[in-house]
Amino acid sequence: MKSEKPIRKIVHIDMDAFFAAVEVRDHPEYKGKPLIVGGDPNSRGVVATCSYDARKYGIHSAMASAVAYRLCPHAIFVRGRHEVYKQISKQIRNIFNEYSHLVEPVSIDEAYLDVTYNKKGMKSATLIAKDIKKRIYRETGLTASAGVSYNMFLAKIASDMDKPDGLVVILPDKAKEVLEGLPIGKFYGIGKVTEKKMQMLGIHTGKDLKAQTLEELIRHFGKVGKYYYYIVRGIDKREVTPERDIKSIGHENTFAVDIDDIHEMKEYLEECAAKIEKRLRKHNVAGRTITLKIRYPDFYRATRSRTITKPTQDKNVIINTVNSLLEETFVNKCSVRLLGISVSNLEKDEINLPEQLTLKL
Ligand code: TTP
Ligand code: MG
Repeated sequence: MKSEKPIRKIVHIDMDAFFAAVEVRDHPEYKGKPLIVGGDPNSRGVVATCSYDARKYGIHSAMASAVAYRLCPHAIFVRGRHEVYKQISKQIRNIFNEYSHLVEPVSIDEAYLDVTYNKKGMKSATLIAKDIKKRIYRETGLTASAGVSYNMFLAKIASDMDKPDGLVVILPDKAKEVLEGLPIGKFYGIGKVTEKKMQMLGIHTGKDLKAQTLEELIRHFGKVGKYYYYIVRGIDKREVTPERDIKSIGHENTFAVDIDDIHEMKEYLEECAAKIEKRLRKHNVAGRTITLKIRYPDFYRATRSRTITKPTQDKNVIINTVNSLLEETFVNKCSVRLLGISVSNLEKDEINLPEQLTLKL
């Protein structure tokens, strides 16, 4: 008889108001005040993040600093100290690594841990999450929020449910209720544009999303509709993947209708490159081999690859290479059914800060 896999135990940890919390830690006089880390309000900079006291004014990451200033003129504006944040990021990763071999950092302040079989032999994932929070606080003086559940999607939702300094556990028998009540914008993977489209279709909560059939979701949202269909049912089979195991990062799509317009193809490929850049940054890796994948309507597949000298994360480098690879294909004569890009030959990059901050500060 085939043995069943045990229910997994996944912990997601995310630091609270990370850059801002570090600044408050190092400048106690900022405590309890609206604090913004980011570009200068007089420049065209943006907010990297802000303290919870600043969030009350409607200020959030990626907002223009000038707008933040208008919302809260008495807020304190500080520039970021990248080196310090990177150092703390390393400290918390070291803590995570003490608990599990399966740690997947997703950004500078966030990681997933699969603790089903953990290094400490602990039975309770909730206790592990508590322990980690305590260790982080003791060693860095900062708070983190933790989510515990049986898959990555739910663990991520959970860590966001009681920020700051939260610890939320979603057990299998509670998942249905949590997911049905969740506003659509809170579903990880549903961005602003999709949220708007869903609202227009009358989908406001998880419950509304669940009422859609798989076919309807695919019709409205393409392939990703399938992802929505499953996550709202609490099904997410992704595995926590330590960085060293990632061989390539790619994105592709099979179109509902074949495309024959080269501009449309290029537009889609640009989207792909942007998504890949984001994911390369998330995983702190850069790649040297760029592959263009095409499938023509007769199912003939073609891949074209090029290896560049310097590892890249940059969507512009990716798209330039892809555009020159496109010239070696039949796209000018044929329509295509599938297009995709992948980047492989990955090397670990230094921890990178989110793009706009690196640009602006
Ligand atoms: P987040 O974890 O998204 O935000 P946060 O830690 O500041 O706040 P929260 O309590 O809601 O988790 O991002 C982590 C850090 O990454 C954040 O402190 C600053 C940086 N960042 C940017 O520079 N630009 C951005 O657009 C975002 C979202 C984050
Ligand atoms: Mg955070």
